[in-house]
Amino acid sequence: MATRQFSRLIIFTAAFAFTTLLLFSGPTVSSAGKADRSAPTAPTNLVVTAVTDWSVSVTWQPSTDNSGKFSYRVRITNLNNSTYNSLATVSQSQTTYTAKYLARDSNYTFAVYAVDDSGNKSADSNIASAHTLADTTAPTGPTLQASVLSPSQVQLTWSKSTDNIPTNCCNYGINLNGARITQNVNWLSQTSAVIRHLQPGTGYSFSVTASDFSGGNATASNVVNVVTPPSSDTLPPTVPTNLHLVSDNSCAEVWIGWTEASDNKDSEANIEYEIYVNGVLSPLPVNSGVDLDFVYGTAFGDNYFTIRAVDKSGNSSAPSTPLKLFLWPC
Ligand SMILES: [Ca+2]
Ligand SMILES: [Ca+2]
Ligand SMILES: [Ca+2]
Repeated sequence: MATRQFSRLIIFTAAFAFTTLLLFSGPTVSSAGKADRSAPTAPTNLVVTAVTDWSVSVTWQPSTDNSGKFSYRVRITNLNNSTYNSLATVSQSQTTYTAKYLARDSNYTFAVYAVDDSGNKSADSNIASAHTLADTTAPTGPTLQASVLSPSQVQLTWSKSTDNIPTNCCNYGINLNGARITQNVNWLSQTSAVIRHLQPGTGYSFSVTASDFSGGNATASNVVNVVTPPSSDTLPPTVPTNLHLVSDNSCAEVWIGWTEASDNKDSEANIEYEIYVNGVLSPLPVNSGVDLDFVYGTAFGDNYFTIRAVDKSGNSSAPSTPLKLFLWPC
């Protein structure tokens, strides 16, 4: 009896083992010819063929694959700033690629691998290195013209500069008697500005410097000499009153209003207003003959605004009574 049971156990175990072999091994063996598990060969001989300040071209020897169908990936690595890293897809028929919009004056490495239609990846090719060019050429110098607007104001207008790299041009700076100025400049456009608070009856020389956005390279315009007309007006306008909030646009941008000043010589339409934010002159352009303007708060929490009236001879009123506003810059 015991021997019979043992024989049945042997037969059962053998049958189970055979079924297991069919279920788990058999199908895998029979479909091996359909699934592609063979990776393409790695691309070889990757070389850099061209470099500009913003692009690098590479070429390589092609991969092969058992399926006959694959594409390439170009791995672009910026060694100075990983935010410029990227991965480009290139079709099988192509063995060249030009990476564009790269950072200037930066070290890059490139590697290429192939991926077949089943997702099998080859090993990387050799690594090729390149250094994108720096911009070492300055923009052309602007051609500057000046016109006197009043005893205290001169308008400058200049031609647009051109550069070897148009997307890297241009910042403009204004020089008064050879020194860069940033205060009391009303920028009308990129190529025009009004210089304010000059002295009546005084000679000045102006020039404008054009520079690459990336800095370092600059060319000055011609120098223009002007003499402001004399003025006998030494009395400032009255102090603007009733400084108040007109509207709060959030992000600390507010419109503030006031009661206009008057002057001994200039009409209301010719009186300009300067807004001071926490004691600092707002860099936004100054307007004349207005009773409201917009301005940005610069502090988290309480901001103090004052306003001065300025006549055409450059005489400034005392500051108005401060307006306190609770604001949150964005
Ligand atoms: Ca394959
Ligand atoms: Ca340049
Ligand atoms: Ca006056």
